[in-house]
Amino acid sequence: SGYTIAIVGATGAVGTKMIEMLGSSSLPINKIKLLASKRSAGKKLYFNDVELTIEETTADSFDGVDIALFSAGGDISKEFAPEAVKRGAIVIDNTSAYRMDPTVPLVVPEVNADAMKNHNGIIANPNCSTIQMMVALQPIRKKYGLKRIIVSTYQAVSGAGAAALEEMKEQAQHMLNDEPYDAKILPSGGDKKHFPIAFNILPQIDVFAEGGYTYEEWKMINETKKIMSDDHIKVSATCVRVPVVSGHSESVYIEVADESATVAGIQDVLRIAPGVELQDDPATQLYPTPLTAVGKKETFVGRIRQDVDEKLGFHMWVVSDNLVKGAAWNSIQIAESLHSLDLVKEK
Ligand code: A2P
Ligand code: 11C
Repeated sequence: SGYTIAIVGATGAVGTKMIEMLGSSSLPINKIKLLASKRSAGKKLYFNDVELTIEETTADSFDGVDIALFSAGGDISKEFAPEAVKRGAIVIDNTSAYRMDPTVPLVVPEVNADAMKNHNGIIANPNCSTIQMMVALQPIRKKYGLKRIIVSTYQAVSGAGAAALEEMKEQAQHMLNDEPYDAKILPSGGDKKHFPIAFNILPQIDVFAEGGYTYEEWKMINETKKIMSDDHIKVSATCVRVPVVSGHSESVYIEVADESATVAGIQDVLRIAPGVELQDDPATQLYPTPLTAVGKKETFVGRIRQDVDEKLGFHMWVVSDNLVKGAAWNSIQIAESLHSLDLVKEK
């Protein structure tokens, strides 16, 4: 007995992390189906020590599937998630395809697990940079109220997928050898111009949209309001790509409502908050970095300090592994919550 779980995008940066993390999940698992494009069909990957063959994703791939984890891009989710739901699967979608659909819960289990109870077959996993910010801010919001967020991100290249990571490594190698190099993917595969990321930073993630903000920035703004179910929180974001392999970092400025808020009070809240690890001690240079967060499920918070001018304004530094809590682990946590809330049935 146990669930039949499909991973769509099994060969990708997030998909491979999902396979690895399902291996140590508490979910009862009967069978894993690895799905990708036609290009990968027939290739092999391991789940724990068992060799599995990758299959091409088709509508019929979802026959007999209980839970389908999608991470193959928004277009694939739009095409196949409804097919999976039609065949009785619950879809946990790691793309932006359904996140702002009012009938689809957008879930960070530490923050709004209850939203899952109203699902119609699809549950959306938020954007990685949104997730870690929610894990850090929700406990502060519960205690002190939250009026405003201004965030600047320092996002790792693995967020843009396996091919972008390969591109950065090649550019770095060529630069070290004083050889010519080019750029084909970043800042966004969907945009016209491309710039090198190795030894550089790019103030563009995804393509530009309304008001001079990029889609990544709009995702952080809109998803925050939906997850916190509060349209009144003021949110603004600047999203930046840095030449880091994995681990998104964020400089987060917040304004809280409660006059009693202090740095020590915020530290006390975060010390016991679910999914958070406080690493905040300037005296011993304790603060998180992407390298120390890689491979971990927690969201790390440090550098908490009061704004110089604004009594109820606080700054902090928030780091998490974008492929783990930002993607694979949050999706698996959603699946584990569906199981523990009795919201999913074995066929
Ligand atoms: P494939 O390796 O066969 O192209 P990443 O997020 O690292 O860029 O990975 C994207 C994932 O999406 C890969 O697993 C990729 O599989 C998968 N993918 C791309 N196109 C399709 C498609 N048409 N059908 C199913 N999966 C796809
Ligand atoms: C990045 N946050 O780091 C993006 C990746 O909406 O799921 C995830 C995009 C998304 O490039």
